[in-house]
Amino acid sequence: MTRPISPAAGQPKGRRPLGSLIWAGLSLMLLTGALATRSAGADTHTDDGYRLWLRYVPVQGEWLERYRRSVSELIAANARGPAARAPAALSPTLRVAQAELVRGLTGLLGTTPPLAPDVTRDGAIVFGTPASSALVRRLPLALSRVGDEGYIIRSVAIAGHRATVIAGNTDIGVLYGAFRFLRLMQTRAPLEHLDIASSPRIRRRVLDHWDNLDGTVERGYAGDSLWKWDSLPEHLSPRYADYARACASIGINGAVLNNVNASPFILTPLYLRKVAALAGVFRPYGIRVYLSVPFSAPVTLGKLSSADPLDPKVRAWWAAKVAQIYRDIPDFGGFLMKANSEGQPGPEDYGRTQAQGADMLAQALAAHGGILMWRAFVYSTGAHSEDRARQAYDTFKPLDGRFADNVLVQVKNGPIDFQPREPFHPLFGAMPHTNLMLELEVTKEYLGQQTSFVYLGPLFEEVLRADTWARGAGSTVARVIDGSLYGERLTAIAGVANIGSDRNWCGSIFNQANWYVFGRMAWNPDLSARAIAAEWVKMTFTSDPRFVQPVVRLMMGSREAAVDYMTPLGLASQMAAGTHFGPGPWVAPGKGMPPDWSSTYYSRADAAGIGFDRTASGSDAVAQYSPHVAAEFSHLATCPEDLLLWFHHLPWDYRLRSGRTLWESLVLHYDRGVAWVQQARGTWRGLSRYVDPERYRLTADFLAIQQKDAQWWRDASIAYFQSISHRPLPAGVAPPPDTLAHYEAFCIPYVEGSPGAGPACPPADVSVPR
Ligand code: GCV
Repeated sequence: MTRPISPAAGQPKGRRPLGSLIWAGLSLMLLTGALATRSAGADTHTDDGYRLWLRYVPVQGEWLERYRRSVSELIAANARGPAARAPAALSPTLRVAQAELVRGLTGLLGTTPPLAPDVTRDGAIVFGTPASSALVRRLPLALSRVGDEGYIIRSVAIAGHRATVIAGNTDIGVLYGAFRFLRLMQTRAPLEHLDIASSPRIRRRVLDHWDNLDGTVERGYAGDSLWKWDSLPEHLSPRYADYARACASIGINGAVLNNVNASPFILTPLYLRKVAALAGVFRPYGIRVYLSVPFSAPVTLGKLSSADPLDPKVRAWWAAKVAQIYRDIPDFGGFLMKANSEGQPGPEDYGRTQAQGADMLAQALAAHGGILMWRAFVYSTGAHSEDRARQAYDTFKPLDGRFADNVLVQVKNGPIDFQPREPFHPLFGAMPHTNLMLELEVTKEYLGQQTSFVYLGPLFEEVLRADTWARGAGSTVARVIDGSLYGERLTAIAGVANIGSDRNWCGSIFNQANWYVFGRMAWNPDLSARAIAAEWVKMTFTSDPRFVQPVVRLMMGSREAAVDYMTPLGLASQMAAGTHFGPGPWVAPGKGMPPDWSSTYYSRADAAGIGFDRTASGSDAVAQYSPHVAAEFSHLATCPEDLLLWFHHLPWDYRLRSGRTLWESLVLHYDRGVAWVQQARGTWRGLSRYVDPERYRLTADFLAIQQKDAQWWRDASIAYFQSISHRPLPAGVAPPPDTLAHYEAFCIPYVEGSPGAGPACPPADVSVPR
């Protein structure tokens, strides 16, 4: 965002086909004229997506007139004080706020508003805190209601002039307010009678980067890591500030820099200097850094004989390490820990509980105001083979109340692992005496990865609105994690980032919407996915309703379409092993494949039927929910059909509410998913005149890939399940064009973001099924 770079710059080699380079070149040549006027109100200048939703393209027509009347000059903080004349005296955060307002208003209005020392005319924008601005101090804003990160934006009269004040108790509140003010204009909201008070419902709003120190990103589909460890701390890429700015624009205030499968090197002085440098760049944007740490660090790094959390030497080692970190990074956020999970070490290796392990780190961090995010995603393959979905609850529920005040137990949205659809995690309704935080996956590991058009807003909304019934109706997951249900003071939410070194940050334009919706829902978990989608579309493309409405409709339908062609009716974990890309419903335990990493373990498809019985007659995982929810899921009459096979094993001929059999419905879901993608392509094609050529083409090409992927999923899944159900296809449904053996033999050996050195499968000389 700081430099105009040619569209191809920063794009890893080999990721952009020649065709798209030609497109980009062509569009640059045409930039000056014809294309930009293809549609009134639409900005169709070439765009590589780097600017995300912070594009600030010129407002036109009536809105421009209105906005120019409301915005005439900027009054920096400290009116009448020296800072109004000397911007260098502003705090770094207020300088960022001022720069953002200047940049945004210049872009939107086509002229740079003058910086004035005091209000001199109608349309003044006054911004600051009571401490930094005498004007803000004198206004009766009742700022105490917005806390230490919130803001107030209000239309006021100052010295007989119409003005707008953007105020916070803290500088970061002002920065958030500045972004909100610009968003009002980007989304064409009136500015005349503003009275907005907003503060975040959740205190720690964190992106978890699964970035490795070798530059790769686990489950990352947007290039390499953004963090260039080799050139840090000396070289600070401009992208670091651009990243922080984008995060701040949606209220994200924390970043875990490294993979939860953590390397001990991150705790060495060599890397801590690099971490401190990043923390320095992020600080003005209100973003603290956190680190993932390996439980075994006292052994691997400290050369102790044990990492036992009750061993005083181990505790002293951690205390010293934490003190070392805080010497260089005084506002360091804390640690994220993955322990006793997928082969990672943890307290259970020493016969200690998860709470004992957490306590050791919590104490070390508490001395400096740090927090600990301790993951509940704890399992070892094979250990809980009757039902892995039970394991986190069985491990953590007995520990409720045993975690220190500065610990949050970080719980994934569902009990298995970020599937296209899961019920909410039962722990949300089960730990009233523990700070619980929600972990969402913004990167689309199980949802088609880089190329699929899947907006995650509806998935996030579904879990946030899910009712645990822990304290009667209305005990939603949102109220558990924002602290309003049990009164916790430390609250948090994490999203596994989908950001990498790709020029457009997220691998595709529409993946940017998932970063955006995570931040917006972290700020206010009651916001609707639809409203956020509309906001994002207007900021990212155009506010022309002829574009906004169909695109929002597409976004809102996209997740359900992916569920339809991948894992309908409550199925889960049917992806190819390892890469989690493409179908693999036939993946069975054995030959190094543990049961709970296989697909057949989850589908339980047999001649009699399909689905995982988690009722009292099966694993009874349903009993982990409160009685009201357990009863709803247990009974076929009340179990939501989109979770049917998650909780029940049912005969192929079981009749659904539609009157169709389970088998027929399954097949029709796969077909419906494919049809949706085909229609989406048509819709997008019809919208080309509203979009610049580069972003249009990228999205169109990716939709074409998605159509093939959806067809592949549908054909392979039907071929596999039909080999078990032995039922005919419903009338009019096309049979899969290839044999099951063919689908089973086909595999994509290398998928970006998949851990592991070798190919995911042996070579097979079979034709592409898609
Ligand atoms: C970082 C899933 C992913 C792993 C990930 C793990 C986790 O299993 O496939 O790549 O590891 O979740 O959340 O720890």
